Amino acid sequence: MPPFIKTNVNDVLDSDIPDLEPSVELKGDLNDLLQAQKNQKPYKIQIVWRNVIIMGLLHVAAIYGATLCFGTAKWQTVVAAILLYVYTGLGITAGAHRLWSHRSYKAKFPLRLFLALAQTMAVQNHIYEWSRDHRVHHKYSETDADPHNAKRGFFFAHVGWLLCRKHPEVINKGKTISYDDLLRDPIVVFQRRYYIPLILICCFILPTLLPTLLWGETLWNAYFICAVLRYVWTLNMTWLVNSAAHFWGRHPYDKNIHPAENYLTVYGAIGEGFHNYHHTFPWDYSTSELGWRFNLTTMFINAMAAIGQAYDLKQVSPEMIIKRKLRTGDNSLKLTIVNASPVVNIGKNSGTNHDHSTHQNSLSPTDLISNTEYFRQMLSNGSGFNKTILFKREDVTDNIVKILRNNPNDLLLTNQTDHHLGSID
Ligand code: ST9
Ligand code: ZN
Ligand code: ZN
Repeated sequence: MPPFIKTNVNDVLDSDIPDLEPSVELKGDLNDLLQAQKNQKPYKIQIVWRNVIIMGLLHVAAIYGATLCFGTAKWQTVVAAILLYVYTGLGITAGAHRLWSHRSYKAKFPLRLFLALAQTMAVQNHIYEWSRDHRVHHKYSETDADPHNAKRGFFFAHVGWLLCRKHPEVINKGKTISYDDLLRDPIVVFQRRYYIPLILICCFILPTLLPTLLWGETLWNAYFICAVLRYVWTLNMTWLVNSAAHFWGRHPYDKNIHPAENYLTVYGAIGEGFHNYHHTFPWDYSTSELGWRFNLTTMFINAMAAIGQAYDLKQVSPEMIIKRKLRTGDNSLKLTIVNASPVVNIGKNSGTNHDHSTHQNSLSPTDLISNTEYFRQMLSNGSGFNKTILFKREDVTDNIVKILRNNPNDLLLTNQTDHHLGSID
C-alpha cells in the first residue's frame, strides 16, 4: 500500500464521512404528513424548452466541430481539445465527485483551486449544485428523489433530467441532507457566487483565444473544437455514468442495486465506471478495488498525494470487500488462478495445520476471514504476497470469495496446482 494512503482501515469510521443523514426533523404527526401527501398534485413532467434548444444546438455544433478536426483544424488544436477533456474531466471526477461530493480524500488549497478551475471549465453546474444533486442521487438512488432516476429510462438518466423540472421529491428529500461542509470551503462559495462570468471565461473564451494566440489557429476552429466539441464530449462521457453504468454490467458487490461495473464508461469517464463498487462503497477515494489500473483519476490523486497535495485518502479494506461480495454479490466472479495454500489453512484457525480435509466447512466465511492466518497475511498490505494485493485486489478477493463459497472442485483444483495469486512480477 503506498505510504500516503493513510486510511486503510477495516471499518471506515462513520465520522469520516460527511453527514448524509437527515439534518432536519420532521414536524407534525404522521397523519398530517399523510394528509399533506394526499393533497399533493400528481407529478407531471414539465419540459424546459430553453434547455432543450440549448442542448440541441450544442450537440449540432459539436458534430460540426468534429468535422473540422478532419478538415482545416491544426493538429495542435485537436490535441489541446483532448488535453482539455482530460483536465476538465479531472475537475469532475477528482474534484466535484470524489473530493467535494464524497469527501473521500482531503486536498490542500492549491489542488482545490486547480480542480475548481477544471470543474468550472466543464460547465456541469457549480460545485455546490453538482455535489448536492450527487449526494441526493446516492442516498435516494433510483427513486423519485434521485435527480437522474434511471428507472425513468436511459434517456432520462443520460440527459432528459436536465431538460425538465425536477421531481418535487428531489427537492423535498434533498433538503434533508447537509451541505454545510461545502459552504465552509471558500473556493466553493466563490465559484457559486461568480459562476456565470467564470464559465464564460473558462469554458468558452479562454479555449477559443489560447489556440489562436499560441499556434495561430482560427477563432472559428478553436471555438468549435476546444470549446464546444470538447465540452459536449465531456458532458456525454459524464452522463454515461448515470445512464450506461446504471443499466449494463456486472454486480459483484451488490446484486440488489442497478449500478454496475461498466467498462465502456470506465475509459470514457477516466476511471468512474466501476459503479457497482462505487454505490456500495461511496467513500473509497479510488471508486474501485483495482487501485490505479484503468483509473486515470486514481493515478492523479495518488500523484497529488505523493507531492503532499492530497491526503487522508479513504479506502475500503479487502476484508470488508470480501464480506460484502459474499453477502450481496452476484457471484459474477472471474475464474482466476488460486494458490494452493488457502485450502491448507481454510479449516483451521491457527493456519499451521495442513490437514484441510476435516474442517473445511466448519467455520462460517466471516470466521474464516477473521481467524485464518492465511487470510490475515493476504489482507495485510500483501505481506508475503509480493505486490499482488496492491494491484490485483479484485482478483485476490474474487479468489477468496470463490474458495469460501465452498466449491469442492475449486478446492481440489487449487490443492493440485501451485499457482500464485495473480503475481505481477
Ligand atoms: C450536468 C451535470 O451535466 C452532470 C452531472 C452528472 C453527475 C454524474 C454522476 C456520476 C458519478 C461521477 C462520474 C463523473 C464522470 C466524469 C467524466 C469526465 C470525463 N437538493 O435545479 P433547480 C432546490 S449540468 C436540495 O433550478 P428546477 C434548491 O432550493 C449541464 N434542494 O430545479 C434550488 O434552488 P438553488 C449544464 C434542491 O426548477 C431549487 O430547488 N447545466 C435540489 O426543477 C431550484 O433548483 C444545465 O444544463 C437538491 N438536489 O430546474 C443546467 N435540487 O439552486 C440544467 C434543487 O438556488 N439545469 N433544489 O438552491 C437546469 O436548468 C435546472 O436545474 C433544471 C431543473 C431545469 C434541470
Ligand atoms: Zn450512480
Ligand atoms: Zn458518487
